[in-house]
Amino acid sequence: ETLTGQFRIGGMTCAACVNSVESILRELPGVKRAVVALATSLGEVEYDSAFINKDAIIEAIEDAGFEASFVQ
Ligand code: 9UX
Repeated sequence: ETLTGQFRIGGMTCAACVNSVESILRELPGVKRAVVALATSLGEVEYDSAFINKDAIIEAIEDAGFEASFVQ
């Protein structure tokens, strides 16, 4: 099943942070699309639930040194 999740991402302070979070997300298995916005601290991720879930997405963001929580 393809799901879309919105995540609040803390600790991003410049455009390069946004690029690294997007790159990390796009390399995860099952992630089809990832867009991160600095102004809102929100990231939208489209993913296949057969390969990854929202907790693993949060963990990947946090492993990169940012904070993350699920919005909806
Ligand atoms: Mo910008 Mo982000 O200089 O981890 S890359 S602060």
